[in-house]
Amino acid sequence: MGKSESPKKVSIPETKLEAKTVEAMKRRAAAGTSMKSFNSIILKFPKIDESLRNCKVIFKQFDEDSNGAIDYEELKKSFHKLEISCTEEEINDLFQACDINEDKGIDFNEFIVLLCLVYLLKDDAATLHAKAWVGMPDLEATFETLVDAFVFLDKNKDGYVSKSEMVQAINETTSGEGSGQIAMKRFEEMDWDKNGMVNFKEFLFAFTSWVGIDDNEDEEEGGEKV
Ligand SMILES: [Ca+2]
Ligand SMILES: [Ca+2]
Ligand SMILES: [Ca+2]
Repeated sequence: MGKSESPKKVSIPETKLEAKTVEAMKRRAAAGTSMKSFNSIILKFPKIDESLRNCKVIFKQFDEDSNGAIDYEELKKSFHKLEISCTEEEINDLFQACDINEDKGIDFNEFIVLLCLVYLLKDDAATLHAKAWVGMPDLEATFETLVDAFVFLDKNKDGYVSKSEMVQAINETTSGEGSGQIAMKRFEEMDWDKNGMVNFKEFLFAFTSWVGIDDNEDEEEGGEKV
C-alpha cells in the first residue's frame, strides 16, 4: 500500500490534479453548456457507449506488452509517442488518480477516465491536435459531451456536482413521481467517498459503468445492463 507519494496537504481539492480539474471545469462552465435537460444526457448514452468502446484500439496501443493494463512506463512512452505534452509529474498524478484499484496498472475503465481528463486538462491546440485523437473523430465529441453533461449538472459552477444540483437537474425536466429517487440513486453511485460532492473524475467513473463498458469482456459479474 504505502507508496512513496508526496505528502498530502489537508486543503480542499485533494490533489493538484483535482485542483486543475476543478479549474478547467470552471473555465468550461463559463462557456456554457449545450445540454438542455437530464434526458438529453441520457439520450446520448448509446452514442457515448459506442464511442468509448472504440477506445479499446487506443488502449491496445498503449498496452505494449498486452497484459491488459497500462503501467506507468507504458503510459509515459505512449504520451510521448502521441505527442501529448505532459510533465512527468502530470503523468504521475494522472496515473495515481486513475489507478482506482491501486494495482499499479490502468485497466480499460480507468483508461477512459484518464483520457478524458487529459482531454479536459490539456486544453490547448497542440494537444487537441495530438495524434491521440487522429482516427477517432468521435472521441473528441464524446469527451466534449461528457464535459458538457457535467457542466449542465454543476449549476453553481464550482467544479463539483452536489446532491441538490443533481436533484435540481433532474426535476427541471422530469416531473414524474420517483424521479427524485432516481436522481438520489444515481448520485450515490457517483459519490464514492460519500462527501456529498461529485467531482469530474467520479462522474466519469460512474459514466463508464453506466454505459456498460465492461459488458463485452469475457467475465461479467452481475451484469449491470441498462
Ligand atoms: Ca501493459
Ligand atoms: Ca488499476
Ligand atoms: Ca456545484
